[in-house]
Amino acid sequence: MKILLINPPRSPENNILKFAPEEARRFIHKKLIGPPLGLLTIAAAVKDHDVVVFDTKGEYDLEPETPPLEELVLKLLVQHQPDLVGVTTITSEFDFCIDICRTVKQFDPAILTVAGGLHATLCPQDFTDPAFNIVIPGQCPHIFRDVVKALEAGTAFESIPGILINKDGSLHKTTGKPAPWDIIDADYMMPDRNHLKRWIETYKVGNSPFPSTYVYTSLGCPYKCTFCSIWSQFRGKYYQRTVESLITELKTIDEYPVVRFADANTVVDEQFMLQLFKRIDEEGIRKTFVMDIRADVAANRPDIIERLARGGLKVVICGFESFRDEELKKYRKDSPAVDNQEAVKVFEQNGIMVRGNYVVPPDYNLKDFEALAEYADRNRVVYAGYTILTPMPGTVYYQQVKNQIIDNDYRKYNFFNSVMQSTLPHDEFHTRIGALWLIKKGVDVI
Ligand code: B12
Ligand code: SF4
Repeated sequence: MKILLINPPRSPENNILKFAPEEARRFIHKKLIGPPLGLLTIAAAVKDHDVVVFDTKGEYDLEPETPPLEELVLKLLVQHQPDLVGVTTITSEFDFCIDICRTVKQFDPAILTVAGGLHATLCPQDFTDPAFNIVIPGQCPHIFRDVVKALEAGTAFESIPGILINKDGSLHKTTGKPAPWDIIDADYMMPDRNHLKRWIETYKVGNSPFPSTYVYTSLGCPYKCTFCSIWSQFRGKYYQRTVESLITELKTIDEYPVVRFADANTVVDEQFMLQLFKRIDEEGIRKTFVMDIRADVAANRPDIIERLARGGLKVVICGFESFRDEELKKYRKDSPAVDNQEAVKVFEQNGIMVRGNYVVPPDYNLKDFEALAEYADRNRVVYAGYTILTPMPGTVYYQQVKNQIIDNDYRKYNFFNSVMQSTLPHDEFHTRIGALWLIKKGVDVI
C-alpha cells in the first residue's frame, strides 16, 4: 500500500506584519519552524507500508520557487502514485488541507483521502467537503492503521470505530469504541525523522547555525485557559512520557543539536523533569534545550530552573498573556501577573533567554496599549511576542464570543489577525500591536 502524508503550507495571513511600522517588521514572526510530529507518528504506525511524508512548509523554505500548492501536489501524486493521502491540519491551515484533498480527487477520485490533526479533533464537523473521505479525530495512530488495513483488504470502513465517513458531504460517525491505545507509554510511536532529511537545513531557528527538532515529553495540559486549544484537544487530560523512552529518542537525534520540547508545559511533574535531566547527564547527552515553562513554575521553583539550565536549557517560551490580574483571571491562567516578573528574574539569573508572549484582546483602547507598552518596557525580556487573543474554534473563548466574530476566514486564525471587531480601527489595532514587537531587550529575531 502506498501512503502519502502531506503537511500543509503556512497560512500567509498576517495583519500584524502587514500593518506594523517598518522598524518593527523584522522582529515579527513570519514563520515557525518544526517537524510535523503528528504525521511522523501516524507514519510510524503504518511503517510496514510504502510511506512518504512530505513537508510543504519545509519545501517552500528550501526552494522558494516551488510551484503553487496544486501543482506541487499533482507532482507528488504523479511521482508516488499513492493509494491513500493523509493530511494533518491546524485551524489556519484548514483551507490548504481542503485544497490538497481536492487536488487528489481531481487527479484520481479512487485515492482515499484521510484528514486528522488538531482541527479534525476540535471541529470534525468542518470536514464535509466531498474531497474528504475519512476524518479521524484525536490521537489515532491505531485507528489510522485500521483504515489502511481495511483499504488493503477491501473491507468496509463502517466497521472501524472512532472515524467519520463522508458520504456526499454528510459525515457519518462509526459506532463502537476504538481499542485502548496508550499513546504516551506502551504504544508510543517513535517519530522517524528520516522522513524529513530533505528539509533538515530549513529547520533552523533565528540565527542558529544548527537544525532544531521538536520532541514531546508530554501531551495535553492540566490547566484550562479559556483561549487555549491544547487542553480541549486532550479533553483536559495530561499524559507524561517515560524518562527512558525520552532518553532513547534523544539518542536517535544526533543531527539536531537544538531540541525544543513540544509540550504545552514542559515542567508539570517536577520529579519527572529532575529524573529526566539526571539521566540526560548520565548518558552524556549534550543539547541546547528550548522549553515552554509557565511563569508560576519558575517563580515557585527556581531550584528546578537552575537544574535544567545546568542540563542545557537555554531558551524558555513563557506565556505572560497579560499584565493585569483581572485579565489573567478571566483567561483562567491560574497565575498572577507578579509571577511574570519573578519568572523573568529567575530565568535570567540562570542565563536563560526568555521569549515572553502577551496576548492583546480586541477591545484594547489607546490607554490599554500604553499601559501594556509601559509594563512590557519595565519588564523587558530578550524576545517578546505580542499576538491577538483569538477565538480558536473548539475553545471556551470561542463559545464565549462566537456571536462577536466578524471574520470566519480560518486562514486568519493564527493569532496574527483580529477576527473580531476591535475597539480601535482595524488597521490601527494591528499597527499598534506591530509596534509593541520593538519592546524587548535583544536584537535577534526569533
Ligand atoms: C509542533 C508544533 C508546530 C510545528 C509543526 C506543525 C506542522 N504540522 O507543521 C510548527 C513549528 C511548524 C508549528 C507552527 C505553527 N503552529 Co504549532 N504547534 C506545535 C505544537 C507545539 C505541538 C504539536 C504536536 O506536534 N503535537 C504532538 C502530535 C503527536 O500531536 P498531533 O499533532 O495532535 O498529532 C496526533 C493526532 O492529532 C493525529 N494526527 C495528526 N495529524 C494527522 C493526520 C492524519 C491523516 C491522521 C489520520 C491523524 C493525524 O495523530 C497524531 C498522533 O496521535 C502545538 C502545541 C502543543 N503543545 O500541542 C502547537 C500548535 C498546534 N500550533 C499552533 C499554531 C497556531 C501554530 C502557528 C499558526 C503559529 C503562528 N502563529 O505562526 C504556526 C503555523 C505556521 C506558521 N505561521 O509558522 C496552535 C494551533 C491552534 C489551532 N487551534 O489551530 C497550537 C495548538 C499552539 C497553541 N498555543 O495554540 N507548530
Ligand atoms: S495556555 Fe498554556 S497553561 Fe493554559 S491551558 Fe494552554 S497550554 Fe495550558
